[in-house]
Amino acid sequence: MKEFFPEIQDGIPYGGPDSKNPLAFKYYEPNRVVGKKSMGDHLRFSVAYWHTFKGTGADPFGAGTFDRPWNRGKTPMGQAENTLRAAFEFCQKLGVSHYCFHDLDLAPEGETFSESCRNLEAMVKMAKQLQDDTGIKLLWGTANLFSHPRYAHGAATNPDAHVFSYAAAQVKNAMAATRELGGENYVFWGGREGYETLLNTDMKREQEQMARFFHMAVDYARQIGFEGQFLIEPKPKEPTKHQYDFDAATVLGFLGAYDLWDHFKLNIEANHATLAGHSFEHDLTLASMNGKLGSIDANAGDTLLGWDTDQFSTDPAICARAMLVVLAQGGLGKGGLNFDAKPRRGSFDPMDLFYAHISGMDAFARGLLTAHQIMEDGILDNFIKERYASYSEGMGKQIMSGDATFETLEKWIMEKGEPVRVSGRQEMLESIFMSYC
Ligand code: XUL
Ligand code: CO
Repeated sequence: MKEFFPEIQDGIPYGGPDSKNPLAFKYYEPNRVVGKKSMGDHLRFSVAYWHTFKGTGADPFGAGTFDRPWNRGKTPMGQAENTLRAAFEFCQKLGVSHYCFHDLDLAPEGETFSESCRNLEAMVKMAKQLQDDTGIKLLWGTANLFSHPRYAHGAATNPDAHVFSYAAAQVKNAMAATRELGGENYVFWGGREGYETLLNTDMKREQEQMARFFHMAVDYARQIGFEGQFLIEPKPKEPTKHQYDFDAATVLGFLGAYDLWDHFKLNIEANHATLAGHSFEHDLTLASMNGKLGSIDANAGDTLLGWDTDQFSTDPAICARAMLVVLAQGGLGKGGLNFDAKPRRGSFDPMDLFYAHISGMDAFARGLLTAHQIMEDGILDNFIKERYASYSEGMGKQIMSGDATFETLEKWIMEKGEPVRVSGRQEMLESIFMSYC
């Protein structure tokens, strides 16, 4: 059978931190035990089908540049089969355990809805065989409800119920495909669920429609016995001016307001958090502290650019901050680290996909090691515990147990007077943190 990556024959070796070989791992050793689990189990890396195999390198100013021999073929289904073979060859040679897809990454859209369904069924059959042959697993599936012109005004939030119904039919099939392939999660990223202008938009109605859509998804999952975790992926803008799933806080508020809290967790993407004006670790922490951090889209933006550049993370300090949140909650469970990331337009050679993923995997592996050591030593944790210690005793304890009132606190302040000011020690903590990186 034709090989798409003949330059790599024996997988990617481990070269260690001193290696200068860009085709060797410096930190990622899947079987190395860190704490109670192997690195592979901590990180559960996944390759994103849409960027890595279907991305073209096109941007608003120019055509695609990526050289992707697998995207050639006599028919759309022939191309799809070649792409699937390339995907499993790549994942196997790279040594990642998981992949993720949209329905339309895997199978081409047909002339009719039923032809699209048949295409997807055929590709799922082939994917199942390749999963069995290689042991590579599906981290999550999703439906592309944003590319086709029918979704120009949204999918579930579309003003036309006909479009809502089309989206529902599409998700029904994408969810069934995910279940068939043993997908551990199903993701909802609201690609065009938002608005451009309130002059033509009933925001309340659109959000009610979105809630109905999610309730139907929950019902259908129950009906077909899909046991994967449902994840919503927040993003503040792009493609629409204002996306309804703006950030972790907004999505959590929505889940609570529409009686969906128990059915969803979040898939936090680094570049989406930064687009929302947050740090990556902010949105991770917000999701995690609510018991809702389910999975991660592991990428990075560019601080000089205000859009979703979807770059591979190369900053071990940011990765360490992220892994601190993951370790503190005891891991990602069914989730993983999905590289929702692409090489730059000028990096058009298939080999660039290896360089990109290897450096992304190393950045997070190094982040994991750093975070683990920080947790083991406990210096930063102890500082935070100590900072709030006044709530564990005396009046602080009464405040938290509900025994204090404004009146008792006023009386207490009359006696005690002015509090002693304590430094937040930010620079000292930054210096300690950096000493681990
Ligand atoms: C878009 C994005 C998507 C989702 C899946 O910004 O992140 O690729 O991850 O639909
Ligand atoms: Co994403």
